[in-house]
Amino acid sequence: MSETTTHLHQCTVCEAACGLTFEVKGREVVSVRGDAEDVFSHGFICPKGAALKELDADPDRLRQPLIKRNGRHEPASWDEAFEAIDRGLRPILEQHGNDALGFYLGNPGAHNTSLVTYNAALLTAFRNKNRFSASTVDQYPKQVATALMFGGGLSVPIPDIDRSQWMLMLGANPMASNGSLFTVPDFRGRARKMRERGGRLVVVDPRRSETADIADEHVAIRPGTDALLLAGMVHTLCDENLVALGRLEEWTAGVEEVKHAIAAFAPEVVAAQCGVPAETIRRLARELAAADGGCVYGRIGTTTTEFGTTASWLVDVLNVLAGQLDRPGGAMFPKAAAFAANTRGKPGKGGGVRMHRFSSRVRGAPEVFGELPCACLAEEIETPGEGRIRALLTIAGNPAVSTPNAGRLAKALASLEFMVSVDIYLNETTRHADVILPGLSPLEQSHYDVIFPQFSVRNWARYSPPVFEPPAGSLPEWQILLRLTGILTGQGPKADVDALDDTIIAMQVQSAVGASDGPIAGRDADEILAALEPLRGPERLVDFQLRTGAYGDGFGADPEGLSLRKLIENPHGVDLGPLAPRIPEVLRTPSGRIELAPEMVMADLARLADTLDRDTDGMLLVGRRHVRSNNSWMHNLPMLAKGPVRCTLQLHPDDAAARGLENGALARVSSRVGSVVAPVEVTDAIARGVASLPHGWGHDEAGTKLEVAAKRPGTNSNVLTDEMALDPLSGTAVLNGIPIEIEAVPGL
Ligand SMILES: Nc1nc2c(c(=O)[nH]1)N[C@H]1C(S)=C(S)[C@@H](COP(=O)(O)OP(=O)(O)OC[C@H]3O[C@@H](n4cnc5c(=O)[nH]c(N)nc54)[C@H](O)[C@@H]3O)O[C@H]1N2
Ligand SMILES: Nc1nc2c(c(=O)[nH]1)N[C@H]1C(S)=C(S)[C@@H](COP(=O)(O)OP(=O)(O)OC[C@H]3O[C@@H](n4cnc5c(=O)[nH]c(N)nc54)[C@H](O)[C@@H]3O)O[C@H]1N2
Ligand code: SF4
Ligand SMILES: [Mo]
Repeated sequence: MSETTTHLHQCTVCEAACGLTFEVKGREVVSVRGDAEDVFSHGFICPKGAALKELDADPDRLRQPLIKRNGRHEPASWDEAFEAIDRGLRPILEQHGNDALGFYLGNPGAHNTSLVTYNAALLTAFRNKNRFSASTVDQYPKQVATALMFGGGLSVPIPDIDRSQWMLMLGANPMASNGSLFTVPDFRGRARKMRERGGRLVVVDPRRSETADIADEHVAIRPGTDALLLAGMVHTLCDENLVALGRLEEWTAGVEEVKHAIAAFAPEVVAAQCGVPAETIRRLARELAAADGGCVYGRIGTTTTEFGTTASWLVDVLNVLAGQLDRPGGAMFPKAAAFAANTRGKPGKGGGVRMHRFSSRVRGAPEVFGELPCACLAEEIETPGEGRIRALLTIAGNPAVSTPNAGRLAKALASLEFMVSVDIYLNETTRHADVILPGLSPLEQSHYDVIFPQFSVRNWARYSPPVFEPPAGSLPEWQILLRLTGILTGQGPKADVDALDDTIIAMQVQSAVGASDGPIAGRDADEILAALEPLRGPERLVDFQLRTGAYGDGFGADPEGLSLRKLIENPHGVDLGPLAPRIPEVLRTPSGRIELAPEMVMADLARLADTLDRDTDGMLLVGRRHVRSNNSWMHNLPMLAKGPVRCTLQLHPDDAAARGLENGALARVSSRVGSVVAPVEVTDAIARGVASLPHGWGHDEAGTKLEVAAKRPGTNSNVLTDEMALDPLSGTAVLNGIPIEIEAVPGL
């Protein structure tokens, strides 16, 4: 009998980044708890963290490469798999060029150290235009806004909830999602403390969400109109002389332009569209201005709309004008220990970010951060001509379920000449792949969180060694990606992974020693590379980034500073303190100021004004999340799948009655692009005229291997979302506020 041992490991499912404690016996997880001594999450855990035990043990989780032969996926060796990819892709690339291969990168890529670091390496080594990711069904509007305002796409102000006295939250439900662009383990506990010290939480949402339920006030808004409501609040600040930038006055450009541009959006003008009384809009603006530490925060319900970028911009315009940006209790910039562009280079000034440098071939949709909107993927595969996507590589993504007009995309995926997926399941997307390359269990790999410390309510750093040794014959994902890099750059299926890895770190070191600023500027590259020995792979990149980061040891400059070794010595993490003011140092705009009135957004306000006289009749569809579900890929775990059916169509009692629908009845929901049938959940928690169906379901497709999920497949809500509806500034799809018709299904 083997002994029970205890291991600490970060949960990598969602953005809360909780530190967990695993008890294991042999190769089995016996229990999972929150790590009470963790410096950041203090013991918090949710059901998905506990379900990592089942993810690790899931018999459907892929452990061997699969090759599709005669329409069936069959196990293969790694060498066979890479040879098949080389044979499948090389002729396409040689004949049609690099754009014939499309990439789709999915959300778990941001939560996986191997993927986050080596995806970047692959994208650097192989140049093409047809790059897509889950970011254009998610947060790009916020990143575009912050890139324009602060000069960095990851310089996103975060609610300083632990010191806040007032918070306005739009289109976010952290009680279910555990926070997004807001890494906040135990949101409920922190919100409770805020209220105990007299703080106020106001939630704007067409549904009385779980977060609205614990808030002081719920404002039910008409879907898709947050930009108008926020503009009405900015108007109030200007109109009632509540603008007070305080310390930021000196660092802000464009205040007068904003005042001028917002004149068309008085609360009394926008109220009807929003379905929110003008007096409420005015009062919220006054409360924000009066708060001793308050902030506005918007998330998926504001970003995945027609005016996603404008709404995201207005959130921070409010924070700035009310004097709530960059102060304790307001909206603040985290300072991450590694990989944070806003801690590198010359502080306070930068090159800004260029966008819309090229367009998609078929629709002419704009490039953003080197990517095209994933809503364009199907047409780029279907439409003949030069630059057509003939082959696709998906990495930790499930676009067949997660992106708009899923019906059309499924057909397009089936028509590809060749497809490769790096994924841990045979699911709705990967069933189309000719070759599937499986990653490891999260417990079989180390973790350093590259992304989410950049969005955290406190500064922290943590390294988790693997809980289990990877099984014999497996390949870590960073090596999978380097083998793929080898194939794509013409080095064949057996590229020298070590040599490629050495090149990647050497390039990073060269660039840091050659820079004019920074902790190792002017040092000898070989000396730095020697100091990183004997590390390889992600560990070496993490150590290098930590040591040259904001708290790093600078390779000897500050012996007390951070390094990978220091994190290994502190397994519960290192606390780097509460968020501290960072303006002007955090800015990377060319002007060295906050650009409050970016041209691109200002030019789009006329489009927003055009919506003021829109018809407000008709049903609109929105999404929602549940704490026991995570996008499309955790429905195969029995612990999460059990309990009531969660893929229901929520309807207000009046809307249900008008269509003769009762609780549990089946309704047909139709939009411009598709139609689905779903069971109705009648609830007065949703506003009249709004219906809600969660995304990530529809697990009844042939050729998948998801035994538990297939028993209660649910409905794919993205069959209804319209691939032609985009926020034109960020290329992000409109996933909330979809016009729909609902009718009872006759005979049922
Ligand atoms: N209607 C509607 N649609 C939405 C949303 C919405 O609110 N409404 N939300 C959008 C948002 S915010 C997002 S982020 C996207 C998500 O969109 P995607 O990222 O495309 O989809 P996921 O469901 O996250 O699927 C992740 C895939 O990664 C695989 N995977 C999981 N872990 C690993 C791993 O460690 N390694 C590898 N290689 N693969 C792994 C899973 O098996 C799955 O195939 O969906 C978007 N779609
Ligand atoms: N349990 C769980 N946690 C997750 C995920 C998950 O799938 N499940 N996904 C993760 C990912 S990838 C992300 S991006 C985050 C997202 O995290 P959040 O942004 O918190 O997302 P949701 O929980 O979907 O909350 C969005 C809310 O917006 C509301 N809404 C819809 N349309 C509108 C609108 O037009 N205006 C306003 N004001 N509100 C609207 C919806 O009713 C819903 O309550 O969650 C992450 N965490
Ligand atoms: S809140 Fe997120 S990070 Fe924390 S245990 Fe749950 S899924 Fe994991
Ligand atoms: Mo997301």
